[in-house]
Amino acid sequence: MLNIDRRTFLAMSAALCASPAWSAQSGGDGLRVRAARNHRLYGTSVDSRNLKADPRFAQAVATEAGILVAESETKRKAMEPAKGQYYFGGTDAILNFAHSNTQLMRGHTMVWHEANPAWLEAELPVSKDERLLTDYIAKVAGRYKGQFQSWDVVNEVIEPKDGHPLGLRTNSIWYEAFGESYIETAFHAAREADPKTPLFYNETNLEGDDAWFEPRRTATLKLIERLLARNVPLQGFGMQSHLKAFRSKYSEAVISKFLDEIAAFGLPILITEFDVADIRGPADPAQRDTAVADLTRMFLDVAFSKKAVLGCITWGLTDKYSWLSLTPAYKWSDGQLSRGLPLDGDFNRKPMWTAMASCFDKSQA
Ligand code: 9MR
Repeated sequence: MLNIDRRTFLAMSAALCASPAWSAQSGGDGLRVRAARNHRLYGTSVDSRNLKADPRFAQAVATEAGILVAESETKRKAMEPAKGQYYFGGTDAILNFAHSNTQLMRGHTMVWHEANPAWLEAELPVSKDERLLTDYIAKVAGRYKGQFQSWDVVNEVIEPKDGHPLGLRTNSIWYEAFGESYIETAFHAAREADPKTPLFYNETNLEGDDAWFEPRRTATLKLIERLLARNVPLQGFGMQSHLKAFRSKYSEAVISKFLDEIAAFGLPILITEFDVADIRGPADPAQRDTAVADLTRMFLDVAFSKKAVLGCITWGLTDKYSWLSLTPAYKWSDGQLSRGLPLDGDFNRKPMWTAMASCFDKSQA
């Protein structure tokens, strides 16, 4: 198995993130600096249209984030809207922003059951042509060769509720066309097109202590075991970590054990999509902010006690632009913003920001 040393992985980013140019722009160092001091990464997902249209947002992203990821613009629906017609404008704009602000970028995601273009959803189940998978990967991995800190090759491939004996997601155009083999085919195609960028498997809903999370963890670990046994070039694990402060239970022991189990495979771990839904919380936003911050502190203290954990990316930076406020399961029906990210809707640092900063400060490199 190809492995990567954590220090090598972070060396360049630590130097960049600690640059004094990013200090004291809005009341002290940004999270990128607080993270980098202890050789960890902090970053955020972004949308290039918001970076362009909202200078305050662009400023906050430059100040706080050491690594960026496109929230939607590196997905297949955005990148190949019509067959053979590629659009790289959104991803390129984010990469340019990252270069201008000495930030890293990661790629998300080559293969997912969601965010696929309609033409592919119509064609793949009929043709079952493997080139619909491999040609795309060759194209995008080739275009961004060597430019990303890591690439999510496959995303969200586990769903025990689908009934597969190994817990695989079967309700997916990829599984329907190829069975489990699409996963390793994707990794090999990515490795061929981009020999050096660390290739990640990104998965969701692993961290909770309610009964439904356990089969998800078991299936994820079993899948990683199978892939590594078959010499699939899997080099890192993305743990999305969309937490739900008032809907799920969490325990330090459960999170700690799972992180140890992943680390035992020799894989580095990145918290890739952290946020904390506040739906069903008390009416008083201050009380919700406290609960969100407390859960953040608990989760990241456990995560950063592990050497394998490279850092944390939040799924958005400010409540002004959060998928939580747009998603029926998480949004407030009265129209108020969800408060699950480090900055509020007016770019002020919230208790969650303070919790994150102190977790980065405490974390041991
Ligand atoms: O937050 C993203 C939302 O804006 C997009 O509409 C959606 C489909 O592209 O994807 C959301 O991001 C998801 C991520 O890619 C994978 N994990 C779950 C995220 C939230 O749904």
